[in-house]
Amino acid sequence: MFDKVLIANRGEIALRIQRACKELGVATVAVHSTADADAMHVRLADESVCIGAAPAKDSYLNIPQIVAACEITGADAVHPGYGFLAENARFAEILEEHDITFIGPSAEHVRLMGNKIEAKDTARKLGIPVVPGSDGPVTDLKQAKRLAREIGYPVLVKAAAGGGGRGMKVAPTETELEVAISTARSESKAAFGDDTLYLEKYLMKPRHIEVQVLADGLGNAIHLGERDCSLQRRHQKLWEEAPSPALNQSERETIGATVAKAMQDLRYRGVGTVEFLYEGGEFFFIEMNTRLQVEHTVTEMITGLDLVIEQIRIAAGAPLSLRQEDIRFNGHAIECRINAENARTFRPSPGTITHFHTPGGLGVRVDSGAYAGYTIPPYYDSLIAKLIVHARTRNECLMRLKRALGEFVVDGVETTIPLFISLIGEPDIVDGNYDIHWLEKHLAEG
Ligand code: MV4
Repeated sequence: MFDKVLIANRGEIALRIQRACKELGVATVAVHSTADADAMHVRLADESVCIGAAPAKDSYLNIPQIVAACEITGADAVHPGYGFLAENARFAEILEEHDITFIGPSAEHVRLMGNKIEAKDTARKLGIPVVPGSDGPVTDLKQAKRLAREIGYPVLVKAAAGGGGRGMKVAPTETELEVAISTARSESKAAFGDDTLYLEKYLMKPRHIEVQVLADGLGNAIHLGERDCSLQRRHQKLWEEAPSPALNQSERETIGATVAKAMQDLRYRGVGTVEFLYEGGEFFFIEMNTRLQVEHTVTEMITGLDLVIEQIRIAAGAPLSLRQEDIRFNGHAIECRINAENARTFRPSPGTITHFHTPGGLGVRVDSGAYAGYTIPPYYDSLIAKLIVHARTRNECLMRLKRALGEFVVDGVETTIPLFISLIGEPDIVDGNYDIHWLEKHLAEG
């Protein structure tokens, strides 16, 4: 096991990782920007190092500073959390060159999944069902038209370097294809410095369902069920739940087994998430995330596993201690992302939290780095707390969530809490009857 782990992140996830380290008896190093000197992740760590100015590019994305912080403190591993450097293959390589363990998959797997065309090609070869599409890059308009006719309109033009929805354009018919391609190309070039595009059949009303995997790189891989992340706005997830209200037991087991087998064959190492669109009773692979995700908590609640502890053990070279048949799924969990934002406009609301009271009681978990008197800096994302509720059934979970949201006090800044309180009363939410467009439609009709 490691002696000391440096956590290259901030906020609730930095605390989440510290907790796992403490339970493993591993010392922790926090890094922080000048804007985060008073942050909880700095206060609770064994040691801390200021790595630069407030903008993320000067601190949390500053690789030389992070490597220097490892050398100064003698950290033998780095946990990247999510966002920032979590899916930066070059960062993983640089750490290895300095004999520091990157707590995550191999740099090759991070790089492979970062290219969405290669990721999809890999998934297909591994027997994972993928969205019908171009099976490679779009070269010219003539080829694109031929491919799109085969696929069938509407088609979606996607960026190979993309993800998170950037550089995506729908072409409802052939008339719109040329403009969709040229717009996607320039957006992709500007955002990623790469204008490689591919085509897919555009699915109109899918759900976003993702499968959590855990693998040791030695050929052992298991799945930890799925999460339904369909409730989102502008590619920002707001509500995630496990299990998905849309799946039956047989669908769940089939997709889980397919993904676990694929990750075994890939010799994948670490935690990972295989993302699908689900429509008409079918799964279609879109992307794979090679990091710990914000919403890993709902999987933890229904499996009783600590994903971060498992992740650290695997990075330290331990084989998986669990077999698929050891995993028991228990009850239902929902996560609400409490952001410092206006609940209707989603305009960020940085500022000082004057009162902060978190809910508690059976089945209620709050992951947060916020406290009364804390000033939310304007430089980073607006997540201030994750409220995760667990109960035996989805109905009980909704009742508990309503109770917990009612207890939550955050004064001084606006939050997304009122949105969640209103969602609990919506028949479609109670029935689990929603797709990836439901929330934006609901807000527009508001
Ligand atoms: C799609 C799609 C419909 N059809 N692909 C958006 C981000 C990227 N991860 C994949 N995305 C989508 N890909 C096909 N072939 C619709 C989306 C999409 C979406 C996906 C998941 C969660 C929220 C979304 C919101 C809008 C569009």
